[in-house]
Amino acid sequence: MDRLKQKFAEKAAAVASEFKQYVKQNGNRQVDTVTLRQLAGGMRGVKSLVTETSLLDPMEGIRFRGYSIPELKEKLPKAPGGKEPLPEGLFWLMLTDELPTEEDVRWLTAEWTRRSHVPDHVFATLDSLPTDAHPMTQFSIGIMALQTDSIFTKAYSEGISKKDYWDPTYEDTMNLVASLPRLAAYIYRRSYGDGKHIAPDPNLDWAANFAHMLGNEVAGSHEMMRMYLTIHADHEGGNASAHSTHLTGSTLSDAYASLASGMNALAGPLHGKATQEVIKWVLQMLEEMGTKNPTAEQIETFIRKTLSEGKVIPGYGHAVLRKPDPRFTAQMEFAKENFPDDPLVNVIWKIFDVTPKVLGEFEKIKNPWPNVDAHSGSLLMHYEFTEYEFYTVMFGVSRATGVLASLCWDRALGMPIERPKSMTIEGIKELLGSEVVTS
Ligand code: HAX
Repeated sequence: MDRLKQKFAEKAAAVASEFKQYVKQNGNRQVDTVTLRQLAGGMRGVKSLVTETSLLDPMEGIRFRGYSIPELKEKLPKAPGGKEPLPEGLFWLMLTDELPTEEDVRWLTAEWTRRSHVPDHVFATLDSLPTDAHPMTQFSIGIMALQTDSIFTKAYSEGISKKDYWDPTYEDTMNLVASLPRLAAYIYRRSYGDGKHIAPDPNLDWAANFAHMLGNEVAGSHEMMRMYLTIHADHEGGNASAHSTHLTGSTLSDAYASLASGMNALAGPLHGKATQEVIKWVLQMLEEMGTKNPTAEQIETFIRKTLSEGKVIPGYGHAVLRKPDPRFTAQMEFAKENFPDDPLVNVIWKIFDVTPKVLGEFEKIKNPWPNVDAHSGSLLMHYEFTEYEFYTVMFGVSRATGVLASLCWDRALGMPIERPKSMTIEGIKELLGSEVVTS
């Protein structure tokens, strides 16, 4: 260890252990308007953001502009002959707070098709990266390469008035959302498809065209993609991808830079990358157990082994939810309706039978239930999307619609630059006293 690293390691270990103990014992004490536990614990439950597009209830789960996922399935327009809502309809709802008509959605599909051009320099930028660069790294870089087209940034440099910020933000949002399937499909095909790219089909809707450009023509994959891109779109404002997008946007960075921030947050394994981690973890379990159909006992053994190694069980737990995630349930219902005998999906359901009981034994784990990521990978595997490192990019294509609709509202509402106050540990102790007090 070099001398600086050695110094840091010694200092950090001592301060971290002492501060952890201090927070444990003084956590309920008030520091200004929040408790010490909230201040030091990732701002859990602190109401400090305005987000219009959706709201999360700990027991019921997500509602988009007041509509639950089953209600969206019933009320949003569908593709001809389809049963799943079109994500275009949800975007319209999130942006306007009104359910779109069939005609509105047909218009939006055509509009996104019209705006979906990706300039050559974006592909050249991606081609300069190794094909085994993580797809989320490529996605974020690709979004930033698209930024050269930002209408907001051009308008700002030409001196646009504050009251008009929403207008070029809307234009950037529409152009960006329209181009993401093409960008993401390019990454998929260069990483996994021998660089053979597939031209968009202007007759398809946004989600179906994405599945088409990925090269997936498995029966039913277009409907699955419509459902997938709808349910992942938004999860109110405080989740890491939405908050990062909002925070970066609050400095008047344009939609491209803001979304790239959000996608870099989504890329973390405690957030959107959990979708890849779930499938990696399940495949590892099946390999170690030497079976495709593990028993409940084998699953429990593997869960306990994972926990004993100091790792999390991916796809379980949530900072806000305290019940099974309705996005998990929606995917379970989709699988029950369309492929109830799929072996991997059945393993996911068995894990659901076992995991909450085991995690429930640990007092510190506040939510033992599955989140969205516990199920999504198994659906994708069913449709032969086996390259699980790509899953978070699919999540990101969907999440862009929610966080960018919110960015348009941030501009319309004239939201200010975000600037919370931080404290030093010394400052906290000056306020609360340096002695550990049991509260
Ligand atoms: N497995 C093992 N331990 C878990 C756990 C899990 N699934 N969920 C929580 N814990 C642990 C935490 O690591 C924490 O331990 P320490 O005090 O030792 O650090 C303790 O239980 C308290 O955590 P919590 O208050 O219940 O949960 P947080 O709000 O801190 O964290 C997380 C929420 C989602 C990050 C957490 O539950 C987790 O790590 N889950 C696994 C990863 C995952 O599935 N992430 C995706 C979440 C949904 C999402 O954003 N999708 O994109």
